Amino acid sequence: MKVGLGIPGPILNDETLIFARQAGATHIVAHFVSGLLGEKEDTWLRGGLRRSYENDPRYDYESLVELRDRASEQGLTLESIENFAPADWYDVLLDGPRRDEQMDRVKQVVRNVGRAGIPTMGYNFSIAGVWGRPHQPTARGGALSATFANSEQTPIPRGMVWNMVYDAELYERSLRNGDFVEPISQEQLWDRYSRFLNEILPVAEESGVILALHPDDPPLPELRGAARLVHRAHIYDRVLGLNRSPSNAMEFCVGTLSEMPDQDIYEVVEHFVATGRIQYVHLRNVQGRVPDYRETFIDEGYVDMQRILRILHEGGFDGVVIPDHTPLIATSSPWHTGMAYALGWIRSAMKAVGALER
Ligand SMILES: [Mn+2]
Repeated sequence: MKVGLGIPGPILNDETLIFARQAGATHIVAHFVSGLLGEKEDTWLRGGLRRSYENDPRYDYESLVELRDRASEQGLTLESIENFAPADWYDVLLDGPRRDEQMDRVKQVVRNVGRAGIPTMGYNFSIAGVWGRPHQPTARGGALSATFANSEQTPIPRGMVWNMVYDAELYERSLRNGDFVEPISQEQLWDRYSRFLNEILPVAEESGVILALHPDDPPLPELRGAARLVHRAHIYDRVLGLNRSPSNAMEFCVGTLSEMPDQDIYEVVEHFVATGRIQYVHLRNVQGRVPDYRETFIDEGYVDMQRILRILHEGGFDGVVIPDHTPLIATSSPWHTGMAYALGWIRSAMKAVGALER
């Protein structure tokens, strides 16, 4: 297996690439639309919300090549891009009037990724996105960590999808008028998802790109009135069965899967590694399960992470493993310190199970 680091858009620069290599990563995942605590003011709206802009130039072929080469100069392989920009495909998720036009954009992004020699595009087909898990001092030593608050679920304002605002005017008006996104049923969601998948997979195959689906975090059957796709592990079987294309794969988030109730996480990993469709892994630990859980340091939660790595290794998985989120360690660089800790731990655990490649 290979060790990678997921780098949030705002700090996707040479300094962070050097940090990644020094901390033991050989691969990186570029999180173009992911924020970072303490990020510059201009990308945030009131209440800490993030904006998403259409036709983000970071997805252009030239920018992707430039990023791939910059990573390579530091001895790193650019493994995956996460995720599609909400502003580029909101009507694919919402089945709105711009759906077909936005499918063209999504296809172009996949083509750009493939042409730039990047093997994977990670995505999360989710309307509500990641929501309702504020940072609390709940990890070891009072480290700030995402904790599921199970707070009252407010409906989704218009102009927002995936917990990001794509149209600030519409968003403000929606809040003023109390006019929200209509509830979305499981049936509607699966219809939208299968149309998306069947249309995008031939393009992905042609472009040499594997599309890797992240499960829904937090894993609830619905959130803010919108149905959610992979909120139980077995639902990944349905996803893989929808289309047998070799480009239809999983972005296997062990943290999110461990938050799901009524299942044994070790059996889940054993089952899915056998499908051969785990494209890459997000490794994270957790204490508790929905509706009451908190994210922890990698060696602090209820899951034996070394056992997970052994099951993956013995099941023949030899792809990239990245730390998922980690609690923030109280230094002047909380994100870097948390990630350096997770990377060191993962390398050591991989070595112990005979799975560390380099
Ligand atoms: Mn994840």
